[in-house]
Amino acid sequence: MLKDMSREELDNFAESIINGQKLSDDNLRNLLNIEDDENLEKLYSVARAIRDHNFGNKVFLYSFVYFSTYCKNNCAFCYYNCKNDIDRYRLTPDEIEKVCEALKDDPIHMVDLTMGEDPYYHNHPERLVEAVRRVKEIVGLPIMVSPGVVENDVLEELRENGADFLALYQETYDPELYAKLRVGQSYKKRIDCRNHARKTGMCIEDGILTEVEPDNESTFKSLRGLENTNPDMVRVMTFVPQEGTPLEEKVPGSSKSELKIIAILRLMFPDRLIPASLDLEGIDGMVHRLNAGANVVTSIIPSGSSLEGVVNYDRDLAERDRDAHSVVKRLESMGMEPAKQEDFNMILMSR
Ligand code: SAM
Ligand code: MD0
Ligand code: SF4
Repeated sequence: MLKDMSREELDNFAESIINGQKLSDDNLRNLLNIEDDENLEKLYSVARAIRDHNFGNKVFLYSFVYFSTYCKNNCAFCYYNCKNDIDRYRLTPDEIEKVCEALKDDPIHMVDLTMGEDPYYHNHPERLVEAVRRVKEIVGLPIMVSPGVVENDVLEELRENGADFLALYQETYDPELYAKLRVGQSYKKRIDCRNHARKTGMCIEDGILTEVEPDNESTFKSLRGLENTNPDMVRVMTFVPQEGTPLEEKVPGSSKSELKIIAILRLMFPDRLIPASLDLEGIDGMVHRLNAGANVVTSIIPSGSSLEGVVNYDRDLAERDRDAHSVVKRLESMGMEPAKQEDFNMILMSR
């Protein structure tokens, strides 16, 4: 659909989206079918225009603390699934505090506390609530929690003790694919958990994986599913095959499909938070994702940290260029800069 559009027509298209125009099913399918670079560039330019209209050159930065890599689940795509025979860690409360002290002066807007579905916390949710309370006290910033599926009363406690955001990704809104990815886990419970988090007053992040779908129709379903959830933050990540997992032999895809979907998400969710994760391709990858319409950088870790992510493109690299100052430097070279904390707090309040 972008094929024959002139610059002016592309600008008009961006304008119509800004004014509330929604993508029809045909539009959406056509965009998903784009493969050639020239038309992808056009798509990115429309996405950037929409992002710039809503956020200017301002970017939000989230620091990431993966505080337990133990997990009782068996997700086919994930390095931390319980059947994978790997070294795991669980930070002690003291260690968590140290990490938080280290990022206190970093130019970041939110701290994301992530864990596998570790029975140590899931069987004793008060430990998780206490960790959130303590981290909030130390950093004094908004807190995102990514604990997996937890009960409603735990969500309420998390909210009361300082959690502002719940990240819980459906991965796909194609139930057949879900069953293959989140093996043995309830599709509905995951949705219900997210919905309850919203009821408690938390913001929610939803997301999908790409390079695992059987075809574009499956991605189409997922995009419409995300729309139905109406999240405050919405993400797509490229599936990266992990050693020792059921999907380890899958041929790794490029980031092309992720970039295309980021841009489409920007057209579908003009004023929402859309992340560029450093976990997939580091700071170089961040640049492409921002140029496709993202406005948040996630998976920032304190410099010199040995914390893990979910993909860890840099697991074996000596230098891990993933700290907040390196991110800011690169943003500046792109003519972008961190937003003010008030701007972020305002988004949290208004949603
Ligand atoms: N355990 C919690 C959960 O699963 O909700 C929190 C962890 S959260 C950081 C894990 C997310 O990372 C998954 O929902 C998935 O979207 C992403 N992820 C995990 N393994 C991945 C992989 N191999 N490639 C790409 N993304 C992956
Ligand atoms: C990221 N590794 O942003 C993190 C993670 C969890 N809320 C976020 C997927 O890439
Ligand atoms: Fe566990 Fe989350 Fe990995 Fe699934 S994605 S195995 S729930 S850490």
